[in-house]
Amino acid sequence: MKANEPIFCFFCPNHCAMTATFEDGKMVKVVADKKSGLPCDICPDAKGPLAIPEVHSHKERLRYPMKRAGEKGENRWTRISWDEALDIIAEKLLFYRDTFGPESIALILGEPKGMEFAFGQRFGTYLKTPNVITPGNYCGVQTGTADHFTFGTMMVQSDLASEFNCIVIWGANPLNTGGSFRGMRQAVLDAALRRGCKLIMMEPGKNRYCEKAHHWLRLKPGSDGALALGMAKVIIEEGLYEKDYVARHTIGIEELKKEIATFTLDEVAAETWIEPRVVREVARLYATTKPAQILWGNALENSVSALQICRAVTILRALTGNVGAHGGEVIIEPAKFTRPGRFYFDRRFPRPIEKSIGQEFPIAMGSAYVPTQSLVRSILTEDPYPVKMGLAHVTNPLLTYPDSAKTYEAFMKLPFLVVAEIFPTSFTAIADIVLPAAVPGEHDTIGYWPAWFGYVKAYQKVVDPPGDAWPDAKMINELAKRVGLGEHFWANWEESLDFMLEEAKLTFQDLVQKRILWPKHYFLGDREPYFPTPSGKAEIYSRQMSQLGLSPLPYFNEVSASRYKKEDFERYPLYLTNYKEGAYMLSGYRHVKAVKKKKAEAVCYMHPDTAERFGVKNGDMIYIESRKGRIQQRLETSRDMHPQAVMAAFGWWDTKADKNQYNWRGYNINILTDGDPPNDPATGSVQLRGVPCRVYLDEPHPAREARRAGPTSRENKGA
Ligand SMILES: Nc1nc2c(c(=O)[nH]1)N[C@H]1C(S)=C(S)[C@@H](COP(=O)(O)OP(=O)(O)OC[C@H]3O[C@@H](n4cnc5c(=O)[nH]c(N)nc54)[C@H](O)[C@@H]3O)O[C@H]1N2
Ligand SMILES: Nc1nc2c(c(=O)[nH]1)N[C@H]1C(S)=C(S)[C@@H](COP(=O)(O)OP(=O)(O)OC[C@H]3O[C@@H](n4cnc5c(=O)[nH]c(N)nc54)[C@H](O)[C@@H]3O)O[C@H]1N2
Ligand code: SF4
Ligand SMILES: [Mo]
Repeated sequence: MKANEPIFCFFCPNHCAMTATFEDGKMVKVVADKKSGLPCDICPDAKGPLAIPEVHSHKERLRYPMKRAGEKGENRWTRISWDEALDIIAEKLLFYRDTFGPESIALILGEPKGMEFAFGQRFGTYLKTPNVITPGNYCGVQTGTADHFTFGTMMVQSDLASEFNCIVIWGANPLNTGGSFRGMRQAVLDAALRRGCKLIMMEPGKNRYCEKAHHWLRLKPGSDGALALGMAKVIIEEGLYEKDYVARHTIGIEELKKEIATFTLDEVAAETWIEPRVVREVARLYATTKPAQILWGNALENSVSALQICRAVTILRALTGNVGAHGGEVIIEPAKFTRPGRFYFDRRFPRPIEKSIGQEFPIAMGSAYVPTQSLVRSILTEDPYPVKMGLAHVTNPLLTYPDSAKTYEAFMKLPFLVVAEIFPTSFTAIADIVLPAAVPGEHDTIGYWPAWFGYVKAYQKVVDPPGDAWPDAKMINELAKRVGLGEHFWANWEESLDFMLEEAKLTFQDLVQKRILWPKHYFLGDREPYFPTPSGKAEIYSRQMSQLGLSPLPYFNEVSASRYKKEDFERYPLYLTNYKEGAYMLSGYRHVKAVKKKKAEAVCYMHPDTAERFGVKNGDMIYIESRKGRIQQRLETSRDMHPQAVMAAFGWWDTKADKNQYNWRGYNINILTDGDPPNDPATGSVQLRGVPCRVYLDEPHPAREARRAGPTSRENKGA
């Protein structure tokens, strides 16, 4: 071990380059490695440098496999060996596979880190279960698929500091959540703003870029598609689209012209809370300032028409001729590595999709994931068949799936649940077997995620894992051998790292020397045809979508659809949405003191006039209630909020609470959301934006409480 080693931060998907310093074999310090020239867009909270040494040495890390000692959910455990754990799990896998069919076993994967996801998918393939559950129903797939249908592949920001003159940040917070995750480096963005680049924010809450914006549209949560089509209407009707580009490089403008004639800007305003004058100004600014980019985020991906909303937004890029342009959005070719198609799937063993749950969602089936709510529903209803066993890696469904009470009910019903984790969580608390996982840095591994940005990075082992913790990939590799699937896996799982790099003609050790493989960017003219679509052009109108039974164009009525009706807002008049924490990664790392110091509580935001109307004030611990239940969060009032919107924090639970599995009900926004149909017909996305809610300070009247439906909502007493 040298005194200093290059590492990558594993805390959030930005994966910044870092240097770690060691004393006596112990990691004592981590600093950003700006000199390397590698992606290093370190977050304002500096989570990586602050948290990484603590994560590696944290006392509360899971160290040994454990089996349940008490009743399910009691959170009492007996330590067991890896052999015993793997034997128990293998026996269950074989039993359920042979008794109820392999589809009764679900692989439950979270926001991917790297090899664990690849192993989970591969294991699903050879076990012959189509039921691989991932957060694809609300993350990455909607934006990615919208680009795929429109341009034939994913687009990224061309990332050229000197060249773009307008940027729209649309439902993303690049400062908190990592700009590179969506393809835009903060340094590049900041430099562009310094030289006068125009900034348009589509943001119902506030993030630090809002203050620098030339236009800040506090739109109604979930109404982004209507806003995008409103802008398309102005751009087309005022003749501001790039006519030559549209004629030469796109198809479908005539169909779009017909669609935008069917609604007015007053209707857009009613839908979005944005006046026609502002929609016009913003559309003109975006269309006439060249080149321009749209940095889009997760807020666009969470609704019952998420794919069409993303299509409406990405079509603006084509209308304005920014796609393929220097300073606009471009096609990337990922670095060479063993692509998911080869690692996850095997033509000799096609996934039996016809047996999959969630079959009604064609994009989910085509992208090898089952929407999370489909798993919950199938466990509870046993329709189309009972799911009996779950193997979960890197996920906490009680905090991240919609409708947490129902999710809890389902996982409590599931006969056998294995959870691999790094810390005890609400989800490990309800497992049957808990497996201790090693994070990157505690083993050699490759990070290729988010896959569409095409980087491949080497994470070398620099410290020992705590206790007997194993890499997730090793757990799956060893289980595969125990259930007779060894021929498809490796004697030693680490050999898979070289397999992953075969196409690059490198070994893992070569990659350690290089640290990273870079993707290539292609501009218009670099290849013919530029767009790998069926027509070779950007498809504003998509025949491929209509062949799948989806709308070939984003229609105004469809993008304006919500799972909630007007009547729902009579009792719950506020529109709830959420942001992800700058200090944490999703619901994770809540034990880490270094980040807890930055943010100790769940904070929600509301306009002060709205607070007054509802009898609450700045600093109060308020209740937020929806039709599904209620939670508490600390209120911070802000004049920057739209008076009808509530912006809540995501992912909160209490690592210290000894009751109710660390109180997953107390502050968790997904107590308030709903996963039942309607869902996005393509991807299975659920409506997490614009949920009807109300707020109050005091305990509600007992009589009213008694009328609340069901035992779970009665239990949901908050913190
Ligand atoms: N209402 C609402 N719901 C949402 C969202 C929202 O904005 N609003 N966002 C959605 C999005 S975008 C996503 S991606 C999903 C995310 O949903 P999940 O993927 O379930 O995300 P996490 O809560 O981060 O759960 C990851 C867990 O993995 C653990 N972990 C970290 N590293 C490792 C490791 O190396 N091995 C193992 N085994 N475990 C590890 C962490 O401790 C953490 O508990 O949530 C979605 N749900
Ligand atoms: N620190 C940190 N980094 C992360 C994560 C994390 O939890 N913490 N999560 C990772 C993951 S899995 C993902 S998917 C990405 C997500 O990263 P982002 O794409 O940045 O997503 P969010 O933080 O969910 O939301 C972004 C912004 O959308 C705003 N917003 C909320 N509702 C709406 C709406 O209806 N319309 C519009 N236009 N805006 C809205 C929020 O106020 C917020 O400022 O970040 C990744 N990086
Ligand atoms: S947590 Fe911060 S330092 Fe770590 S990868 Fe994300 S942005 Fe970079
Ligand atoms: Mo995500």
